[in-house]
Formats: sequence, C-alpha cells, structure tokens
Amino acid sequence: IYDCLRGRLDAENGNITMSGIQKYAEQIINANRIIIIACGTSWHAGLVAEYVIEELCRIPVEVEYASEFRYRNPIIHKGDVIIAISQSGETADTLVAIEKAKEQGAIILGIVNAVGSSIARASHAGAYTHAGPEIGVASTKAFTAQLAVLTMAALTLGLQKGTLERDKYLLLCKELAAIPEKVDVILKLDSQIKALAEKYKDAADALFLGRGYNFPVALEGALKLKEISYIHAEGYPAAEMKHGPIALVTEQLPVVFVATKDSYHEKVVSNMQEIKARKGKVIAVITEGDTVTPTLADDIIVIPPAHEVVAPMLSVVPLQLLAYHVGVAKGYDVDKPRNLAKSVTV
Ligand code: F1P
Repeated sequence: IYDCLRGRLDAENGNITMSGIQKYAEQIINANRIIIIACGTSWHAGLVAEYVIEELCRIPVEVEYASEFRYRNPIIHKGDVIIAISQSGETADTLVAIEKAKEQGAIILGIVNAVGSSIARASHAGAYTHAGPEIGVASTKAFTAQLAVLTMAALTLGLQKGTLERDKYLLLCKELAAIPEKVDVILKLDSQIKALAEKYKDAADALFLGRGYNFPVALEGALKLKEISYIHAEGYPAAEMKHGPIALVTEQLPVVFVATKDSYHEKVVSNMQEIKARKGKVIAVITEGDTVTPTLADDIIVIPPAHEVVAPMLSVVPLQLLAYHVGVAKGYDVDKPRNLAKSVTV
C-alpha cells in the first residue's frame, strides 16, 4: 500500500495525483453509472469500491463478474463508465468483457497491477496499483493496493463533483496515509493468528460475515481460505445469515466476523449473539477499544481503528494471514495452490 500511495497522495495538503484517470475526470464526474468488471479477488475490491464511490461521489455503481458479463447482452448507455480491475492484467474473461463494453461505446478505465499488460493496453486510461509482483498465486497485496487506488480515485472525484466536503476529504486523505503504518501493526499479530490457525485448521467448513464496507471483506476472507487451505468457506452479508446460512451453525462451525467499529457495529454484535446462541464458534476481527465484542467471541483479533471507508484495507489483512497459516499448518504449498493459475488466460 505504501508503494501504491507514494508520490500520489500528499495527505497534509490534500493533493492526490492520478494523471491517467484525471484525463477522463469530466466524463467520470458526469457519468450516469459506473460499471465495475472483474474476477475473483479483484471483483471483491470492486464491491468495496461500490460502497465507497456511491458514498463519496453519489454515482450509481454496478459490480459485475466479468466471467458473466461477457455472456450477457449488457445494456450500456452513453455516459456509462467501465472500471476493469485486474491484478495480472491478463484475465481472459475481463478482457472479453472490456471488448464487449467498448463495442457499445463505453469508456474503459483499467486498475491493473502489471504494467503494459493486455488489460492496461485495452483500456482508454487508468491507474497502476504498483503493488509489485504477487509471489503467490492467490491475490493478497494486490487487493489492498486496488482498494487504495479506488479510494484515491473516489476521493478526487467526490471533491471535484462537489459530493464530498473538503473537511471530510482531508480527513479521509489522512486516514488513507495512515494505513501502511496500521498494516504494520496488524502484521505483528502473526504469531497470534498462527495459533488461531492451529486451533481451527481441522474445520470442514467456515462462515465469514460482515456488513457494509466489511461485507466484501467477508467474501474475500472466505475466498482466501478456500484458495489456499482448501477448507470450504462461505462469505455472506451478516444480515443475510438468517435467510439460510444460519441452518449450518453447529458447535463445529467457525464463524469469522469482520466486526470493526463502524456505523453498523451494533447490528453485527447482535448477529454474533445469534451465532453464540446456536453454539457456533465465533472468531471476531475487532477494533482496539471495543469492550463488548470480546465478551461474546471465542477468539478475537484486535486491529487499529480506522474510518469505515478505509477500514477494509486493514480488516482483510488478518483474514489473509489466517488463510495463510491454516494452509501452512495443513502442509500445503500456499504459493502454488492446486488447480489455480496466476493469470487465468483461457
Ligand atoms: C483474478 C483471480 C485472482 C485469484 C487467482 C485467479 O485475477 O481470480 O483474484 O486470486 O489468482 O485469478 P486478476 O484478474 O485479478 O489477475
């Protein structure tokens, strides 16, 4: 994230430089709709961006799996802007979806890690995440860097569009600049998370729950666990639990709550009570200073406070570490998960 922010964000003076995207600022400010297309982890980053852009820029956002968008006959209006997100920049489904949108006259902005990659070349403009090469196949730092870029873009647009007040803009710039330091604090929880992984590594299934900005983080936590530790995991909006997944809750089921302090925290706490009443095992990612959640959860991971708009960049890190340690504890090669490719080019 530090590399991603460096040179682009001057939080003290409230300057964000994103030359690639700024060229299209006028069209984006006046966009009727933004459609985000991506696959896998990048799709989850797109879901977080939906919350951020709608909140700060008041532009309607749709987030589509590129792998399905290509098979639909999507309706794209003049004035729609497409954002394509990809770590590798080579994902075939995303490339085909881009071509499809281009045929209908859409402007394509690429948020890509790999410089000069096919998706970067197929886009009209965009921003590189500069997350450096992912060592493993499963996307991790690319996710946090994608969120940093998308948040910077939303802040810039919101300010220019007039939907975001300067004071809040400045506050969020500072919040963003503080993220790398807070990630360092979370990385120091490594041995605690390793011990948690030992405790839960034999689970057959796991449930990940979150609300609002943390809902896509729950999806991402479940995907990471599936990808590198081969444990069946489902991510759900916490409020959706009672519409089905609650039937799965037993003493054997670990339920991971992304429960950092935000506008919906009390509601998440009541979801936690519902799980405990059914004897599920609760692991909660919570904010420093929270005194309520520790009385309910079986295990807690305490992370530094952050504004809810930037919180996913922090709350995802313990879940990435958890998936990593479960994979290692089970003896798997977490850098090369079975059946997964770095770039899905077919
Ligand atoms: C999308 C993705 C990754 C996942 C795996 C397979 O790739 O689904 O999120 O971790 O590597 O591909 P990309 O379009 O972001 O490169």
